[in-house]
Amino acid sequence: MKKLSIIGMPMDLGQMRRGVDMGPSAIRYAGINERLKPLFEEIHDMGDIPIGRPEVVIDKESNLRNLDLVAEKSTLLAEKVDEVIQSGSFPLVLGGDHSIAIGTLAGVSKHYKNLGVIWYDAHGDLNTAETSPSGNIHGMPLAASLGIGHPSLTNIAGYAPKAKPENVVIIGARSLDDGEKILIKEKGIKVYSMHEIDRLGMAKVMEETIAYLKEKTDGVHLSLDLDGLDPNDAPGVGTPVMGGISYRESHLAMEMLEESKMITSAEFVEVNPILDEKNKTARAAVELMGSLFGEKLI
Ligand code: B3U
Ligand code: MN
Ligand code: MN
Repeated sequence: MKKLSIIGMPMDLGQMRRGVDMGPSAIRYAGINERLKPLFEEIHDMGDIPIGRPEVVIDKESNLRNLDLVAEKSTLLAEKVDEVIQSGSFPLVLGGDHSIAIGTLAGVSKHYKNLGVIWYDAHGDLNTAETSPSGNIHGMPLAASLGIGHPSLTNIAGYAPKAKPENVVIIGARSLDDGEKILIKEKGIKVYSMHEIDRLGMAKVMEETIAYLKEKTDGVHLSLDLDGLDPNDAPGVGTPVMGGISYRESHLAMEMLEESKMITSAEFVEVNPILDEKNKTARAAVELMGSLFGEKLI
């Protein structure tokens, strides 16, 4: 793709730790434009979706934190992403907590009959109001995109589902709730947990992922939660989990996705500069984007 459009989504309404709303600023400060410039003919930074400073509201019926606000802001993001794809540009969304994926996928998915989704994350993000231990919507975006969960979240942009379970691959999982494990089995979602990554190696995991999605999808969205990486390499996240994917393995994964030419949209989420060490996590995000978009070592 020759044109890249960057969309900031400074939304922290899907969880309780402040600071992840500054993710897009931290990623820009880490030099996203300079880094990606040589890899595209044109880069258009479209600025941030306006989120404001809304007060926390817990939905009485479902107990979900900021349900209406997340739905409203997701709709704005979906429209922007849709517009970018229509203009022939590659949409790259900067989070924000992972609830933003609900809006990104709502904008992306209408352009594909069989959208593939790579969910690079320590978590499954497959909770619903019923299974969530926290009531935090950032633990629900993958379920919502599969059409599972509260209708206000599953029906963004007026349709559901955004993806089919057989077109989803989760990579890096190591903290799944009971309800999520049940859903994974029930729906047959492909998961490469840390066990498989250790056992097979990242190269094999990515070869298999690419082969699995290639034959049945017409576009693939990469949803990369920085907490998929090990907290030593990406400390600036709200819910770090030990024993994650290394920085090097992550570069390899991005390089292999680039070689596959299958990625048609992407988002990098959960960068929280308040919890970070000298913007290390935002810098890792930008460096991984470099590999994803074709930077070469030699
Ligand atoms: N599964 C837990 C924790 C969590 C999910 N996503 C993140 N944390 N980042 C939950 O609250 O749903
Ligand atoms: Mn996540
Ligand atoms: Mn996560």
